[in-house]
Amino acid sequence: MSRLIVISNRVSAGGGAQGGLAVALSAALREHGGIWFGWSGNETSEFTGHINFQRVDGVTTATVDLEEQDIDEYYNGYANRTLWPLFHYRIDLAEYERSYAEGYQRANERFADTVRPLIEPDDLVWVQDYHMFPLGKELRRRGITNPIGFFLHIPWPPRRLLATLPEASQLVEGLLDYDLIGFHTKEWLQSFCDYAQEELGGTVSQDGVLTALGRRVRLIACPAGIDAKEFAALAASQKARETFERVRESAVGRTLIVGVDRLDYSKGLEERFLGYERFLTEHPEERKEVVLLQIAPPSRGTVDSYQRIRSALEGLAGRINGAHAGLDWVPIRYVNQGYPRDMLAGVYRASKIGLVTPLRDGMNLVAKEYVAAQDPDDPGVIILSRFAGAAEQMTDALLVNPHSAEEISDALRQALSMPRPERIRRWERLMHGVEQNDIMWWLQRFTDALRQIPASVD
Ligand code: GDG
Repeated sequence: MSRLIVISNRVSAGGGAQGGLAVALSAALREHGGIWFGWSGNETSEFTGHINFQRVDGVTTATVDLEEQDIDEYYNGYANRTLWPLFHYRIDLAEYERSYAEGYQRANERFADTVRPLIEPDDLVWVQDYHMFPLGKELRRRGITNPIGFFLHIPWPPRRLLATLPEASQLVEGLLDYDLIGFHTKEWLQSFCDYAQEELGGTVSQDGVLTALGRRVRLIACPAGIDAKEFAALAASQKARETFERVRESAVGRTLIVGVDRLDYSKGLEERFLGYERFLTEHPEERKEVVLLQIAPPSRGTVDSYQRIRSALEGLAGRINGAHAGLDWVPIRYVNQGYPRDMLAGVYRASKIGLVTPLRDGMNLVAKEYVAAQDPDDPGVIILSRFAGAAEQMTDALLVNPHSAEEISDALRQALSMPRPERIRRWERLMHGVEQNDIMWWLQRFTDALRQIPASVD
């Protein structure tokens, strides 16, 4: 069986802090053998391409340090200041700087130079996410003929938005050197096809093979999931139960509404707070019956747009609490801190409503974790943004437009009064989907498609 070479910006094999994706990729690497390659997260004064190999829980990791200029231009620059906002439809926040584009290209060439000697003839190569768009092309330039797949974890933006990026066409052209490209949803895949057809003159066959500029690439929608069983077990663990009790007690008989998100402008936190405020104003009788617990660990704090969203949210939470709080009640408990996964599972289970309202999200795994953590006999209700990739599968959630405070308010009202049989009915269907299309399914589907490449595409 072929070894797997996973390449991603950061490598996170082993350790209790691993998220579901990292757990799945580690499991695949343990099973197939291979290497997980990426940036170490560390800075060096001069790039040498020295690889630090480690063996963590049966997985071989290989990492390199980057120079300060690469970190500024590639990671903080092009990845986080240019591509992330643009791909989340926020061209108002996207910064277009040639130095970022150059740094991004340079870092990818350095990754390619470094990982190239590690790749053996029968290996499958799997590149992850928007930090690495040009890597496939750079590996081809260095003579790699192995099957190379790419998975995009974030949305693919509409063609007219993408066209605002000065290097848009090169970026997409670079992707044509992959054999397989995976997206979370059909919508992102369609949007990619739209660009390739309209701007590059490509054609897409019935079975999802794009032909453009003399190259062929297979496209699949392959939604990522979570390890549903593991997460449900986590929710029943001792630590989760303790957290459940603690959180329930602190809510003193009120209904807890929970949000868990990296502090990121794509997650719609301001709009969520405004929707909740709308609910408090429209339903004064419910006011003291609810508490919103928003967990938002800070993220990418060196990027100004993240500093701005952080202070905007502090201001907003303060204003809403100031306007509505009483002697024994504050409407929003806003926590800028991360918690271990087992505690998180307990918080999800203690909350009768999960509020997941990103403005755009490639998938959104929190929605799936919330479902997996529920008590089957008395499950909570999930309110989910129509603009999260997860909405394509999770149609039994209460789907809302996250830009509309009124829709959020209405959905909160509906969730609070939803009879138990309906909660159970919706939850059972949601849980079925979360279990069926779990993270191992995602992994299998993508790697199977990659394995079939030489037969189907050449
Ligand atoms: C990208 C895409 C796509 C959050 N707070 C804590 C914590 N988390 C964990 C959650 C969840 C993960 O982080 C977040 O995953 P999401 O999918 O919700 O969002 P992104 O981080 O933006 O991920 C996204 C994903 O990639 C996978 O392809 O779904 O669309 O943007 O697992 O639980 N974990 C812990 N403490 C916290 O406080 N331990």
